[in-house]
Amino acid sequence: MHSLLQKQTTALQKRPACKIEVPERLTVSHEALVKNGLADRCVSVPVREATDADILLVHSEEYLEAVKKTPYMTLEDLKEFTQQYGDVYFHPNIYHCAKLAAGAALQLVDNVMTGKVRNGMALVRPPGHHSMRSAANGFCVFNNVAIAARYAKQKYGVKRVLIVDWDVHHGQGVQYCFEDDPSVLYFSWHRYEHQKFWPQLRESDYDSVGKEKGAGFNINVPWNKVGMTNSDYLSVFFHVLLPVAYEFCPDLVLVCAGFDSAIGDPEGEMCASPDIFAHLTHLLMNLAGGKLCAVLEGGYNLTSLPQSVCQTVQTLLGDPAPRPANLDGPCKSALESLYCVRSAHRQYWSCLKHAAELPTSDISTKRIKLAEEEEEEERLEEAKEEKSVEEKVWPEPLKRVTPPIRTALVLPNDVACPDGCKRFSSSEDPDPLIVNKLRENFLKDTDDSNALTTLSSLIALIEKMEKNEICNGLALVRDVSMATMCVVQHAATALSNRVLVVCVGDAVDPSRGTEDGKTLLVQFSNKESEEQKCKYYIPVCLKKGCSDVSGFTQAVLGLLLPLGYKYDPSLVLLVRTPDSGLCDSVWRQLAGLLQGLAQGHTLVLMQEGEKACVGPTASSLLGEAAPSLGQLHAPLPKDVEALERLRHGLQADWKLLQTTAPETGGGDEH
Ligand code: X5A
Ligand code: ZN
Repeated sequence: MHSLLQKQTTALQKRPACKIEVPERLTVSHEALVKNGLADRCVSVPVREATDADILLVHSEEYLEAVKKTPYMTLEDLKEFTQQYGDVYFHPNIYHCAKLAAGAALQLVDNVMTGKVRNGMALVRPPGHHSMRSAANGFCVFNNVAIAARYAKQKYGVKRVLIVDWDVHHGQGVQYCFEDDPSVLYFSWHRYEHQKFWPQLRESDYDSVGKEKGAGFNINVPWNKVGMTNSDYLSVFFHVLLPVAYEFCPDLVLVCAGFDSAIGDPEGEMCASPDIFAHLTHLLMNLAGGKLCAVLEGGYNLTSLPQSVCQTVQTLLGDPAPRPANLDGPCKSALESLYCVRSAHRQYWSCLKHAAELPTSDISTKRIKLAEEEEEEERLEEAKEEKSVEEKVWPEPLKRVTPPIRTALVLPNDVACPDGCKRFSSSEDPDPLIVNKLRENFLKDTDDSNALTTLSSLIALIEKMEKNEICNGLALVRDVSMATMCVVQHAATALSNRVLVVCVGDAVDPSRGTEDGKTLLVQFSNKESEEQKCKYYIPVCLKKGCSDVSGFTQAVLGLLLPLGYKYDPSLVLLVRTPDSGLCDSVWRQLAGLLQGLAQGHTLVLMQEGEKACVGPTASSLLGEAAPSLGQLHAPLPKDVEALERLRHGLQADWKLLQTTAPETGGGDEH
């Protein structure tokens, strides 16, 4: 009996069995988590089998009953059963595994929704996002994430679910499930190549935006070329997904976490590095109060898959992301997709209202024709490249070392230090040279020894950040402008690296020290400022200053983040003036998002009187998710106009700001 089963298994694995969707995918991923010390830092949640009722949330009774029979089928019958679906392989134990995969996703949702864990990842197979109400497809049997979304709505009354599908294939099963449902926003990017790539569906294109009440709640970003890079992925996050996601304001984020979109994958043939998943994850972690469940989908390169899984999990654990490298800007083909998606959705989302309109109603058909003409040429080219895809090599992501101290605070003695932070004052006597310089430059007319102590502490603090002994910090100072200038000047002369200065309110006189590119100053205020004087001083003027949440959020996502990612500083200085008008939750979002830069090295400066903000700001610096902003309304038209003008003027210098493909040049070919 036993040996018969063995024989059957062997026979099955030899014949229709899938060459790439293999058990090793899970074992190597788990081993990598153990090896990197990440498994120990996670809470393991036991899996359960999804019940019939769970599965029926998405699938039909007939389909479930049919799958139920597969463990008892003869090989012959199994083969026949398999052949009615596309690209899927039934093994006698797959029904059991598929119930565990869906059940694992539900266990994760339970633990996140009840607050037992903050977020999590389910490492499961078979994957789910291709399976449909009554059909298996693309290695998928039950639609794990779709079931999880319905389950969360039903059991926890979750009003809005965001599903981010970063797998390289289109999760058409998820799309079909929620097409007419405005409570579930489905976002997917996928290799498409003008419909030539599997599953070759017309409805995977950018113009499938959802149906009826669900119009606008299905977002497809087709990749029409292989070889997409980190820049292409981030551009789509900055200019499509994040603005829409913030406007939507989900209560829960589910990720169809397929890693076949990473470099080395034989299916995707893309070029994004595994550490990009640290950033994709980080950028989603301040939505839905941090409630995020990632569920494994594809990912078939047994080297790149575990690396990507580790990047994702380590970020979920709260470790700062590595510096984003080589962001040269999106390629021409990605820009075309970006432009099409944004214009297809401009009528549904106020954050996209100003997006450029499509010139004709149907670019995609035109493109297919065009593509046919080029087909022969491309085929030849692809044949040449085929080998190099298999042999692609990339550096292993560096081990992410987290400083022993996460958050250090420089506070007046009468202000209490919040839990989990460390009160900081420079232990050593300050360098007399520095003291002299400070006296000379900043403290000329005061004999304020307190101010001197504070300023030397700030300098000691950023030096410890540079050495990666401290991750981030917060200081309450007598005079934010002076403290900012002091830190900027010190950083520009003593440190070798770039500093991004983000000022909320007018804190800084830009005439000092932004010429050489060692600091990039982005200043938000309501003051109409003189023309921008240099590449590294960017005044962002909003009508109501920072008090309009929508306008400010749009500026942060569509302008500040692309600038910051392109600039790639080694330190972020985040400054707020007392009269900035920025509300607490937006401030915390800002502090949270900016920690994706500079390996999380952020120094926040606020005015002495703002004691009440120490706690909330510190919690952001500690990596706690910011509270949601609520569903956003349309920003003021004047602000939108101003931001667009700014983006236009800057996009030649800062390529991550681009959202349309220029007629000629711009958007390099990969
Ligand atoms: C989950 C997933 C891919 C199916 C490819 C079929 N499926 N050619 O990545
Ligand atoms: Zn896939």
